[in-house]
Amino acid sequence: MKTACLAALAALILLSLTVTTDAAPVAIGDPYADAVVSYTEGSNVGDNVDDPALAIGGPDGTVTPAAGYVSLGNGGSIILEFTDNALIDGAGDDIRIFEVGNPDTYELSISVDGSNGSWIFIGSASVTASFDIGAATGVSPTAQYRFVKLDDGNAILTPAPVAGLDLDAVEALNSVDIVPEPASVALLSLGSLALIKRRRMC
Ligand SMILES: [Ca+2]
Ligand SMILES: [Ca+2]
Ligand SMILES: [Ca+2]
Ligand SMILES: [Ca+2]
Repeated sequence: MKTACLAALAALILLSLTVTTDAAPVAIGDPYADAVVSYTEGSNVGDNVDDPALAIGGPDGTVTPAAGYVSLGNGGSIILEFTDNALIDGAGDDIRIFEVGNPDTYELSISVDGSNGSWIFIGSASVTASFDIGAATGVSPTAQYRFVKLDDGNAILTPAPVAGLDLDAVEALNSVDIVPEPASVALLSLGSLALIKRRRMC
């Protein structure tokens, strides 16, 4: 009788493992920023270039027509988040900022969690440029950075309707995928425990 119970338990555990293995594959994260956390529109920004969502995903901006990018304006800023991947410090440059059109100076900072006091200043540049975050003070080689902030860095006011940085996309050149919590595995384990408990009666 005991042997039969053990065999039943073994079969249940094997079934759990088999179902877990057959679960749908986890989608691979794209290297681009995935969500807008905040956008502070500066001055001299036209109504056709003030949608921060246009900085999400891969580069697609064009000058004529003015499309696929968001202008920060004078004194403006934007915070973006990686949700299916995270920026890390790997070999060489780690992050690339895509700007459309004329060069505008901007300042780049990154953060692990986007909280106050967590921001690390990486550097400033103009037009499309890439940065080695490992060269900045305070960047950890093991940390995963999910948040990117860009501030208008022009010393003088730039003209309407595309003042300040004209941001098309943000790409993590060194990136890791963020794997969602395996909720299905946890549920299967709970189900197996319940069945095992019931089988104890045999
Ligand atoms: Ca992404
Ligand atoms: Ca690096
Ligand atoms: Ca501009
Ligand atoms: Ca874009």
